Amino acid sequence: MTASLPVEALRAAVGDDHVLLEADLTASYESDWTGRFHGRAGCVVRPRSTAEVAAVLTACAAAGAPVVVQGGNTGLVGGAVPAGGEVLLSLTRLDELGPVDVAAGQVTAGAGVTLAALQKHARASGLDFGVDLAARDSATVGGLVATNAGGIRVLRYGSMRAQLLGAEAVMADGSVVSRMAGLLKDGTGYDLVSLLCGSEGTLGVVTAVRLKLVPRLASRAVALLAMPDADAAIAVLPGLRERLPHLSAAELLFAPGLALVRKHGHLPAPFPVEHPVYLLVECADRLDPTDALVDAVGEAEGLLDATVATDSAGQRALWAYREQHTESISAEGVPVKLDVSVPTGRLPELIARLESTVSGAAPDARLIVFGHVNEGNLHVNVLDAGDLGEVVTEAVLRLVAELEGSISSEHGVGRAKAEWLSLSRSATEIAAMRAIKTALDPAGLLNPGVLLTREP
Ligand code: 2HG
Ligand code: ZN
Repeated sequence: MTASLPVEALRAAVGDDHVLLEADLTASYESDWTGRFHGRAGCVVRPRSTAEVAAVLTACAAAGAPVVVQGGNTGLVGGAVPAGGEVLLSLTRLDELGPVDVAAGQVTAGAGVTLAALQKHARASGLDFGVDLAARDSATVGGLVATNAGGIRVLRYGSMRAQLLGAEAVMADGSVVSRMAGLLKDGTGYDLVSLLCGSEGTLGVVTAVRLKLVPRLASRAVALLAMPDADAAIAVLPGLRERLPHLSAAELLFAPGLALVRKHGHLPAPFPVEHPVYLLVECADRLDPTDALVDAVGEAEGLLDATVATDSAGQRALWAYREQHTESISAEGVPVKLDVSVPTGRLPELIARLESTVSGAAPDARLIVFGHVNEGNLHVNVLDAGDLGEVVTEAVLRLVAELEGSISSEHGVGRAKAEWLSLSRSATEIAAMRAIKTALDPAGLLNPGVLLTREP
């Protein structure tokens, strides 16, 4: 990295206390949560307003200093940790939440607001936020926007992009764009807000967003279905969707993942005997959805066993089997993590071919799979791949491409999968992406190497 760090200008922008240089202060920003990605930052800068972010980017642009943008550091693709020497722009101090506009069903949130804080804020006004995921206590709004995060309620509310009504962002040259009126219709040309969502910090730095809120549905029922195989579990879903208009989640679990979760979470078995595949479903409504859920589950073809939780402790216990997967896998070692989706009709084929694909690439590896079945989105975690991690990655991503799928469903491309982008995007699409990147960030200072590989 040849650019010099504009330390004095950064101090002037955010104050001396918020430019961190010493290794013991910067360390927690320099590794990702899984332990897969590390890099030394030139320094860490912690602005607390859009104006301070603008001053930081102006200073970096003048010095030609590359910038890596970080929120709650819960990302799983190495998109928010430095490669080496960049200014690490941490947005966690942008944690302001505006008042909930109940009439409009909208709220303004700073990029550093955690998902849990946003949910709590919305619920206090009788509303809710449509996106939810296990890392809610640390994941921030900015990171959710950057990756177009999905999570466990996409079936009902869509991904992050579907919640976005506006954004404020600082562009690479330090200029600010702000579209925060919360317009429900706006046909005035290119949709920059949508473009920034999912751009992984490569086009601009989102500092605040205007978000759509959804009705708070406090009556919930959660069921865990034991199924003989993945095909049967997948086949049950269309019937559940049809019978249960208030269906809000459908998650697929397999015996090896559940065993790991039980081991590390010290959780009891959900059923007297182990089953190969499980489907976790949730309904949420204003009126108690339990009877409808029990009836629909009773009709599920191939059902081996089922348990339904109506009280919140029981529901949390069932969700723990699903939500503790990520931590339990990491407790066993550093996994290769692949987040893929295929057209839902091809999900049975993907599942059927995964085991042999992974064992063909790394014979001693252990495969742990789970995911969001409605979106055909599987989280493929591979433990004990040793130095064959890249071979496993290539084999799985090529299989996904063959099935017309996406190599990144909801975690982003990051550094981890940038070199594989052409498996999911055509040469014309990648050229268009590069043209947009060059137009908005001509010096290539924002998150270099993330999403798009550095130009050859
Ligand atoms: C989830 O659905 C997250 O829990 C993490 O997307 C997935 O750890 C993973 O592979
Ligand atoms: Zn997920």
